[in-house]
Amino acid sequence: MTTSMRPVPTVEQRRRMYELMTLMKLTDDRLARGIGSGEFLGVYWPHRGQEAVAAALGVVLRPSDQLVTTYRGLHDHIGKGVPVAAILAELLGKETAPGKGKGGTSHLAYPEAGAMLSTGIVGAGVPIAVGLALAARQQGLDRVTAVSFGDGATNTGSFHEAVNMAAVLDVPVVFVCQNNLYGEKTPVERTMKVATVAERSAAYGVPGVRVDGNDPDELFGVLSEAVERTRDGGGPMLVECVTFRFRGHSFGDSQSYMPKERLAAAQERDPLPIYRQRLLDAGVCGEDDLAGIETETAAAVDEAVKECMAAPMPSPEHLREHLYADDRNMPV
Ligand SMILES: Cc1ncc(C[n+]2csc(CCOP(=O)(O)OP(=O)(O)O)c2C)c(N)n1
Ligand SMILES: [Mg+2]
Repeated sequence: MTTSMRPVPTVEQRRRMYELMTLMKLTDDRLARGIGSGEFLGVYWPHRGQEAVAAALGVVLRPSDQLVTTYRGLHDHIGKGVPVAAILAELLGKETAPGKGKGGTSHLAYPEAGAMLSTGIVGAGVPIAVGLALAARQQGLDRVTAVSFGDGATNTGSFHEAVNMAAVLDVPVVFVCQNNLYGEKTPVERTMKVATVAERSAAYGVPGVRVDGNDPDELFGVLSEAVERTRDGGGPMLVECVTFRFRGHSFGDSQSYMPKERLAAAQERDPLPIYRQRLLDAGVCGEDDLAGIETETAAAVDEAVKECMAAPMPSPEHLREHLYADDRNMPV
C-alpha cells in the first residue's frame, strides 16, 4: 500500500493527539520533580521523548481494543484512557490504585480502559498479547490487541516465539516497537546486527513497517492502517516507531553512557514543540486553543497528584488479599 492511501487524522484527532502528548509530558515532568525532591517514594521509568507513539496509538485504538505495555508504558496507559490519578496511585502504592498499590508502575492493569497489563520482564508482554488476541478471536469479538515494547525486547526469545505464533494462528494483534535506540545503557547498534527492527518480522511472514516515531500524523496513518488491516482479518503486523528516550533508563540514571551530542540532537526533534508549531502553521489550532490545552492539562495533573497524595496507604490487613485468584488456596 502506498503512503498516499494511508488514513489522515481529522482536525479533532490532531488536537487530541497534542492534548494527550501534553498530558503525558506533564505527568512525566511532575514525576521526575516529585521523585527528585523526595516528595514521591517510587520507582519510575520515564517515557519523555516517546509521547507521539502513545498518543497516536491511543487515538487509533478503540476503547474496546486492548493494550499490553511495559514498565515504561505510563504514556501508553494515558493514551488508552487510564486516568492519571489511577496511574500515580499505583506508582505511589496507594490503596485507591487499580491494583491496590501492590503492582507499582511495572504491573499496572486497568481493564475498564482495555489496558490489560504492563510487565517488568523484557519481552514478556508480547506472548501475553498474542494470547489475548487469540481469546478475542475465539470469542468472535471485533477487537484488536496492540502490544508495545522496546527495541531490546526484540532480542528476546519470547518476542520471536510470539510473532511466529501470531502469524501461524493468524490472530488480530499489532506489534508496536518503540525503538528509543537504547536498551538500558546499551545503544541499539551494539545489540542487533540487522539495521531495523521492522525487518525481523519477515522471518515469520508478518509485514513490518518502520516509521518516524516522533511524528504523530505519520504514526496515525501507519498505525491506523495496521490496526484496521488486522481488524479486517489481514493478520498480525509489526510497526517499528523510531524515537528517543530523553531521560535515563530509570529515574536517577545519570545517562553518562549517552553521548551529549546524540541526546542534544534528539532533543532538537522533541515531538511536542514540533507538533505544536505544525498545528499552528497549518491553522489546525490557534495559539489560544493550544495554550488552553496546556493550562487545563497542567491543572488536571495537579489535581491528580493532590487526589493521590490524600489517598490512604493500604492497611496491613490487606497485605494478603488479591494475591491469588482464589485466596482460600493461598499456600501460606
Ligand atoms: C528478561 C529480562 N532481561 C533483562 C531485564 C533487565 N532490563 C530491564 S529494562 C531492560 C532494557 C530493555 O530495553 P528495551 O526493550 O529497548 O526497552 P526500553 O527500556 O528502552 O523502553 C533490561 C535489559 C529484564 N527486566 N527482563
Ligand atoms: Mg529501548
